[in-house]
Amino acid sequence: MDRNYDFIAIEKKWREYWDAHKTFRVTEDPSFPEDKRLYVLDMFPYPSGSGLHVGHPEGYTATDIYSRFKKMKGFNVLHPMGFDAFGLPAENYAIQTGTHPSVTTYKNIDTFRAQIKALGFCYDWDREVSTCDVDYYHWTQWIFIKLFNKGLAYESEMPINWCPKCATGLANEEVKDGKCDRCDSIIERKRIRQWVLKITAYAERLLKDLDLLDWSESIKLMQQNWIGRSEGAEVDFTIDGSGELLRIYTTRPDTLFGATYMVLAPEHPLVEKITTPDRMVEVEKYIEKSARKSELQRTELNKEKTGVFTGAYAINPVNGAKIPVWIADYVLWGYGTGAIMAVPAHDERDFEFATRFNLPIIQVVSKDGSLTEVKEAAIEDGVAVNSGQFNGMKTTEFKKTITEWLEKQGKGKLAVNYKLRDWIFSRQRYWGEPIPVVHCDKCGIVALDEKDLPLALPDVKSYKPTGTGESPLALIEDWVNTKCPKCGGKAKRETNTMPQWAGSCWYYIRFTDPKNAKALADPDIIKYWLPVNLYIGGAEHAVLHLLYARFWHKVLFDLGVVNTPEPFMALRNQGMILGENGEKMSKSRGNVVNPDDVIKEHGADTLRIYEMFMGPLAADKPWNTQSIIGLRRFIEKIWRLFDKNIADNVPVPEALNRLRHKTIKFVSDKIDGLEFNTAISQLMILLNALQKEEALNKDLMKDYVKLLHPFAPFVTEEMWEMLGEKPSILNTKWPVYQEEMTKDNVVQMVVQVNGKVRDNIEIEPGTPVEKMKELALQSPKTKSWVDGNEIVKIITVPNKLVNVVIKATVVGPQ
Ligand code: ANZ
Ligand code: ZN
Repeated sequence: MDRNYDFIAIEKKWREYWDAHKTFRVTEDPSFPEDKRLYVLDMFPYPSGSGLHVGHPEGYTATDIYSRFKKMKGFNVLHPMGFDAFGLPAENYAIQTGTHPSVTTYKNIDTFRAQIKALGFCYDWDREVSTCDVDYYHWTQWIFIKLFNKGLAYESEMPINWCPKCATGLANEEVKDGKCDRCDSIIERKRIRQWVLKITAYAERLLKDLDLLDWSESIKLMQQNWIGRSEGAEVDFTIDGSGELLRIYTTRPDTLFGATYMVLAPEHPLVEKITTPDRMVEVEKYIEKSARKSELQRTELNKEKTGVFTGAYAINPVNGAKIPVWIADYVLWGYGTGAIMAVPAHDERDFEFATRFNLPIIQVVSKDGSLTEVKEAAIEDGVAVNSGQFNGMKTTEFKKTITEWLEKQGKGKLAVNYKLRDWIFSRQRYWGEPIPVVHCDKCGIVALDEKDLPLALPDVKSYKPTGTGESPLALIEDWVNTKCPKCGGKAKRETNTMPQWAGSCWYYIRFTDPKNAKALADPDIIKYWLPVNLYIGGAEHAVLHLLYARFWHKVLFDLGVVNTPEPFMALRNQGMILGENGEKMSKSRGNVVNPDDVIKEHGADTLRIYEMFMGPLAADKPWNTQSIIGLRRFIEKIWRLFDKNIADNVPVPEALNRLRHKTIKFVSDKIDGLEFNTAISQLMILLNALQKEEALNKDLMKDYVKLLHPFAPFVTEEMWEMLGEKPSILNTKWPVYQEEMTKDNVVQMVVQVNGKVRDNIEIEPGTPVEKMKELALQSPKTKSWVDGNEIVKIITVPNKLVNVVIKATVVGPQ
């Protein structure tokens, strides 16, 4: 045969074949037992205007290899793809050009779909969803109503993170180092009306159930820290004179005797009540100043602490000490009780503050019970000092004892706190799901009836955000003005929309039953597929999507909609693909590699294999144009094998057969463990052996092509046909290996000289006796005993032993 590897023609042919024959369709076939059903999920892309980048195919190829392998191993595999299609870029583009965001979005989706199809992933395209489809967000709105009815969605006027450039409020998770995660603008605080989801009601379960998950430890740890559970006590101090209660939260109730002043967050309602008239002007000035600061600015450790004295004093419940009450913005309203007792000897921030304002510092914990000069906050555990009847008690024990004591006195109790805040869920923008509630003068906030869903996004003339905290929807009067579903009276629609995270919170559920018009998915079908067995995507979603989706899933679990407590059982993160010099790929650097170009030049099979061969999936890896060519050659060498005579009756030499079985085992294990680079190396080793043969056994070639198939689906379909077989190779059975054939084929031969063991040599079983003798005599260790002496005879036991009998005149080793 003399054909070149025409990947353009081959890939087009099989793309069309798979489409026409719906090769990748999956159904809820009941004949697959539960343990033979798999759900393998990718993080679906946001269809940006710049198209697919080479990072997308990295994770997508990984799940594709895994899915194809499992299909060939007899699993029913759900492997879907869709689009996370609401979002700001389409809307910003609309502001510049007037083009409706849906026009831009669907155009981008078409491009993405074509690019993804060019890579040959075995997605069931009949299940494609886009979160901006009204048939899809119908059910996003339905879930919102469920959240609302359960009291998990509420309206709140509060100071939130505001991005001046994006002109919208943001969730805490969307703020990185005080900047907008999307556009890097410095975040401001703004008090506006918001929809908030009560994710905090699920804090404990979100934390505990991490134990159920096979996720990378780093992502689990990030979620754990973000949820930020701490255990301590709430303690009630009394304001001297007025008798008002001042409740604080502390993780160190064992330091109560060291409290030398109190601090309230400036927003604390008690401030107004306790501030003495002479301090009022200064206190008010301070409150105004701190209201403009972001949480980050307030809590930064290395910032100089600020604060003012209220003029009031509080009484410490453990010793009756009268200590001054201050306000300072390093204490946050919204965490704990918004008030603290300050223990400068053992808390760094308090130490800084006390030093700056000359407040007393009292040591109450000591390493060994002795008193020392306090030069910095000693935060370590130890034993109590300066603590009355509790002196000498160890920190852990003291915490417990004092909490019990407080409880008995009615002055405190055990308390748990979480750093996790409720999720700011509304955006003051157009291109998102409308929030399905109305505001009625009589009834207040009323959710739409489920039967009135979907509430479609209306057309607007201008997409420009008003900037006043209202979305462009507020300007469409005939949409805004509506009737109250409860009383029929006049009402106004909610004009905020949902954040981009909403649609991706439940898309994996919709994939199970994407066309269902009566429910978000049929309960039996959900049960057939969920939970997701393997989820692959970037690590950047650690405390965003991956936390939000778990929250919604748990709510749906409580509603009986889904039947598992967690959505994604195993999660693996792909590393970043970097530029040639190890730098980040970015438009501004001009080092972005377009997968279309690589496919045009080398074919999709080469791109797939290249990206999997770059290194371990989880590692960050620099792009290297030279190495791509190497992988192209790899495929071409396999292609050239077909120039040889391939027939059923070609015998397979023993060693080659062993390598074949070893390779089947190795590649299977490595795909299971997502170690694709080593699997490919092994396929290269077997290829080398195949190249050395004059003629090739057909069964062996079939096995080879099957092993290669998950990595290079196009060319292997072609080769499968060249072997005289019918498509699709995906519907064939994965090769099986014989365990004993995977073991190295050697036995130990003992070499003796006059009955004494002098060497051990590995030989192939069945090595002829003459060859055994030769090997024994060549061995340097034997030689040193034998040389210079007369060999009397050589005794052999086949496969086991050679004993050289000498008449010794020279006593070795020489
Ligand atoms: C006294 C104390 C002594 C504290 C000591 C620490 C060390 P977690 O939950 O681990 O972050 N705190 C409480 N509420 C606060 C608020 N709203 N804003 C700022 N700080 C607040 O830490 C809880 C500790 O942070 C609490 O324990 C309190 O200071 C402070 F040697 O109370 B501690
Ligand atoms: Zn922004």
